Amino acid sequence: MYPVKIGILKLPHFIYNASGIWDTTVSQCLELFDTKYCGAVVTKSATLHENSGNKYPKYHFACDHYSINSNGLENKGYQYYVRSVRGTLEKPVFYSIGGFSNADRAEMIAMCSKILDPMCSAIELNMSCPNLGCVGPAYEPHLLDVALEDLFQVVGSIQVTFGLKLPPYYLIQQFEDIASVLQKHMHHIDYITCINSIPNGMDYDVDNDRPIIAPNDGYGGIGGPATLPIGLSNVSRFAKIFKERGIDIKVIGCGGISSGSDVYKYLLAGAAAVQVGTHLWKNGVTVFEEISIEFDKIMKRKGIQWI
Ligand code: RRO
Repeated sequence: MYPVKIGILKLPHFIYNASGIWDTTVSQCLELFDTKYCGAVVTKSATLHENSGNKYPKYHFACDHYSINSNGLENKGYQYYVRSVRGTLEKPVFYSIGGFSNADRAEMIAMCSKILDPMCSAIELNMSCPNLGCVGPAYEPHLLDVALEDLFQVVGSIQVTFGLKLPPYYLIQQFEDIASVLQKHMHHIDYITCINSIPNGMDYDVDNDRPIIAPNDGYGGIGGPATLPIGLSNVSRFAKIFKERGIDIKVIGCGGISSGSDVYKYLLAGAAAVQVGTHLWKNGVTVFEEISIEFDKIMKRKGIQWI
């Protein structure tokens, strides 16, 4: 096991699930909770009330290289997760907060901040869902700044470890501008998770001559191995900028991990911890042990001490 500290939380192991994967129901979350090499549980991004999301078929995971989804924030409402999935000192829970507006998010986070135990819980604010038909605030530096200003004005200081799930960025200027917004709010932000799925993917069902998923005319978020280089570049860019500017925000890597060597690459890029998405979805919770054993072999072969 490779422990890590994020905010004030101690995770027994630095590998765990990505939000949206194996975490929509309590029984899925408990399975993650009971999986030794899954170091924390991240819940499905939640809305104020239960939401059925987009119509089916809304996922395609059959390809080896990538997944595509347009789930549409299907979830059971934030109170379901807060009431029924509780972290412990041995294994914390990260509650992913989605929502449809800044007001929704402020209401959920104000409530969570009041009732969650800061020693066992964190909030991961997700304003980067690619499937809601409009860009979330995290795609644009100015929108992100306004959303965070509004949030901290309503909620004040957040009592639990707090992070942001960010979308992929591509241009150096975007990284600099987003980093400036994060720097402005850094006293409230413990970590960022890079990356959410890559927006605007498309594939076709050749037997039926139509897009492979139904919602949003077939456009959806891309995950899986094809996203690894973009995930690595996003982690590496932010880690470098944070170091240059003295910004004390951890970077958590997510995107395309399916082996111990992928995990090791994220560490080289500067990640403090990593999340597994598509590979978990396709293969179930045994992936945590498999990936961890592979990672352990790499560390031993290289003679690296974990600090
Ligand atoms: O539910 C979704 O459609 C979804 C979300 Br909230 C997200 O953050 N990322 C994604 O690929 N799908």
